[in-house]
Amino acid sequence: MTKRALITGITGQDGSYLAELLLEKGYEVYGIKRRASSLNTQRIDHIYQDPHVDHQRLKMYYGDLTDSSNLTRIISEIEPDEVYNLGAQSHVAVSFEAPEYTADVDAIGTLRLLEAIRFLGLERKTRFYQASTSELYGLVQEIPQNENTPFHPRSPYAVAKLYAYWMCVNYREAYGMYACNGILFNHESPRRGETFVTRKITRGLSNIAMGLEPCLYMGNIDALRDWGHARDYVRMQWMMLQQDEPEDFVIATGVQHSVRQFILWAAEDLGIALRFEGKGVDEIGIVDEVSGNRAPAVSPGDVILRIDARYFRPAEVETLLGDPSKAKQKLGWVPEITAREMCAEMCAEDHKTARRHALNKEHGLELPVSLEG
Ligand code: NDP
Ligand code: GDR
Repeated sequence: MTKRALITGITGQDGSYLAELLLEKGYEVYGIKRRASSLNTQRIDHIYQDPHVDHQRLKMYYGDLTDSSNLTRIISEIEPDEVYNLGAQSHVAVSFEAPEYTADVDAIGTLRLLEAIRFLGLERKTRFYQASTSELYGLVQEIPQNENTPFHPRSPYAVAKLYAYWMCVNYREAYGMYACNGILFNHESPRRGETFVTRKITRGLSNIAMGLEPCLYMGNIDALRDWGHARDYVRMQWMMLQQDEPEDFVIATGVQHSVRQFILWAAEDLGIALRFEGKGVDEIGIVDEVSGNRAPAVSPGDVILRIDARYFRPAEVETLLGDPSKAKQKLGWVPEITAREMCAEMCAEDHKTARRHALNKEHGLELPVSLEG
């Protein structure tokens, strides 16, 4: 029997990699996309299947995690074997500006899905994956963090995800549902949203290298994160739903770097030797040397990075470092791509795009480029 999987958040970074993986494994994949005034399916356009041909294995529904009747109808039509709840207002800084919406989507949205499964009598058939997060640890109580580390969320996003985490546990305990939390640490890729820190850096520095923008404005560059690659992490999301018993797992690399280090790597990948000077909001990044031909628009002495107080958060998560031992021992999962390799891949992709924009500009076909993040 062909397995059916429903993915909320299929148009996002993880949703796109997971959809690819499940199609490769022979699944029928159903995705929920939001109605938007312009197209928002760029990350999955390469796997799009025409609904007019036979044997279509990727099918899309319009929907929203704030809409119970919509979710219930979709689940009743599909009767999925697996539901991956990846949909979320996923930006921590934005959650301080839109806390109520974030709670509606990230917390109550998860409840709506679980309740739809139960209401339809599918709680013994449908397996449920919840996209939980290392942000639950927030103000960390121990280093590194594992499945037993206490939580202390530090943002409306993390508090909403805490509710969703416990709802998932509750439906498992109360109704015997196969429901799992993947407590995933930061994971990135060339498909990462443009306003998360890694992508903001690789895209911003690439644009600067090609003369499309003069300067990158950053927040707390001393934050420490455990960064992995999204491709490695979606493999684990699928593995978690293939066990005999449902369990929660930490997914991380076990290695930590600072935002500052990531900036230096990206600069290096673009042939820029960067030096930091000053302190706090007066800190700047100055070009020392340029090598190769990837950064024709910068010269030694240029200030290409400044700290901007607007990118600091009301409450910060200063440090995160995961302990993925359980995933390694029980599921044999090991991440294959290091943060350094991932940075190089992201720079290569963003540099290609920046070069294309620069060429367009040269030929009078200028496209808008924004570094807002
Ligand atoms: P993205 O922000 O790239 O994708 C989020 C997805 O959710 C998009 O498809 C978005 O749609 C969709 N979405 C947003 N609001 C709604 C809504 N109201 N109803 C339905 N769908 C909605 O996130 P990632 O792919 O990076 O992350 C996937 C999940 O994993 C998220 O839940 C995130 O919180 C969580 N997570 C992510 C980590 C990471 O480091 N990437 C780490 C730990 C957890 P649209 O394209 O229209 O905006
Ligand atoms: P995070 O990711 O908040 O960890 O949440 P993000 O990349 O946004 O920030 C990481 C760290 O970098 C610092 N930072 C900046 N961040 C952004 N976005 N922009 C800046 O200019 C900037 N300067 C410094 C931040 O303060 C922070 O410390 C991500 C999301 O994917 C969540 O959905 C997910 O749950 C967690 O990772 C695990």
